[in-house]
Amino acid sequence: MKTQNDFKQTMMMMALGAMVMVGTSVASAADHTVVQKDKQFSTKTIKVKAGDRVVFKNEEKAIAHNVYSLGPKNAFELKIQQPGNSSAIDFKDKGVTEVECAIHPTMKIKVEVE
Ligand SMILES: [Cu+2]
Repeated sequence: MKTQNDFKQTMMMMALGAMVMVGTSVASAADHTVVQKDKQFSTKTIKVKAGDRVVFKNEEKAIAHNVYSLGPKNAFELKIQQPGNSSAIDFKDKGVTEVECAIHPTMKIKVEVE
């Protein structure tokens, strides 16, 4: 169980991370956030540009997820992601990448990379 303090610390770490990224990232790349809550992704589809970063954030209270792409484009697997954690993936390959949760197969999202 995450405490309020853990949450605040996480938010501060994320803010610091964002500041670092602003200083070092390529100007054209953008960040998008997809939230996992109530065993669903926050959107069914998301459109990004090649090279954009998508942050997958687990906002469940007590449910872990394992988000992965069906490939072969933009192949990735986040592995077990505990509540409160987020992971960033760079989508480099153009086309539609289907993403699911290995633990909850009804969780699906299409990432359209242009
Ligand atoms: Cu899941």
